[in-house]
Amino acid sequence: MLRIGENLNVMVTKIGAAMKEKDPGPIRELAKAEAEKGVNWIDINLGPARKGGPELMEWIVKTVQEVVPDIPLALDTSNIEAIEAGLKVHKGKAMINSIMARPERMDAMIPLAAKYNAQVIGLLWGPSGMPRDENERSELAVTLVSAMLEAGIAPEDIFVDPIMTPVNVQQDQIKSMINFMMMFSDIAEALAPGLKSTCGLSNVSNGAPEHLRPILNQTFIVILEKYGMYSAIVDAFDEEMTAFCKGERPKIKKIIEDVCDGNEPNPASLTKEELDYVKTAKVLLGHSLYSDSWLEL
Ligand code: THG
Repeated sequence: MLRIGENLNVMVTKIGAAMKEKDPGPIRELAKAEAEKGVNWIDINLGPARKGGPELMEWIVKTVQEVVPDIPLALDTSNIEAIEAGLKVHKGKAMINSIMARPERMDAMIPLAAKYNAQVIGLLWGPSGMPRDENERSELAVTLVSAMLEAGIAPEDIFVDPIMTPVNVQQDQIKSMINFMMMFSDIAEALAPGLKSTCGLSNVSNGAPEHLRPILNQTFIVILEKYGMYSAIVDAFDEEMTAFCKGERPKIKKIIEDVCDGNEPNPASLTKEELDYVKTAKVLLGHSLYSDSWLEL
């Protein structure tokens, strides 16, 4: 599982302040720290960046690439001018995060991806917002990917993001996303072999109690990988999650996969840690109802 580091984010107080003051120190330190954790891309998340977005993106891309020249950056903002300003100065192959499946966004941004030969995340957010189920996701994916292919973007450069929602808000959306991932390999086969996928992993645990977010994220990355997810936007500093991404925790990985396949292990045979992953997998798969105390049940 390839990783896009999520940490360089305007929402993080220290980073938001450094962006505002154009203070390169904290931004360089965080980028270097993410690089040391071996992420495959570094996401530069400016949020809406309504004022001064282009200047800010240009400055951050240069600032980060001076100290981390070998890891491509994912330019993450809804400000299209800021995306283009970043693409102009980015060395190597940049990633656009992201293009929604809405006509006005597609018309403005797909030509940019083609012009700058960038990788691009296609976000399955449509004209009427969030898709309700796997069928709506599939329709949006076909529309968005077809338009990208038509513009000359290579299938290998397109990353479809089915949109992850918090488990404590819409538990059934996770099943819809898993169902979509099962359909996605057929869609890719028919439309454009080589298509890739990604998602914002931490979204799944947004709003859950802080100390329980890691186990939700870690269990979910194993489930996503099982259903074919190619990459994910993740916390670069979650060591246990990173270990799963590198295939380093095979025993717990196998236990979670067994739960996905309906082969729940005998609880008496499990350690407390293993049992916690089983309980968490069952919540994510919708086998048990979410509550903030799911590990104590
Ligand atoms: N898909 C795509 N891009 C995305 C998302 C997605 N970009 C933004 C987001 N979703 C992914 N990035 C983050 C970044 C941070 C967090 C979640 C998702 C996060 N941060 C902690 C918090 O807010 O509590 C910690 C912040 C801190 O350290 O202070 O949860 O879905 N294509």
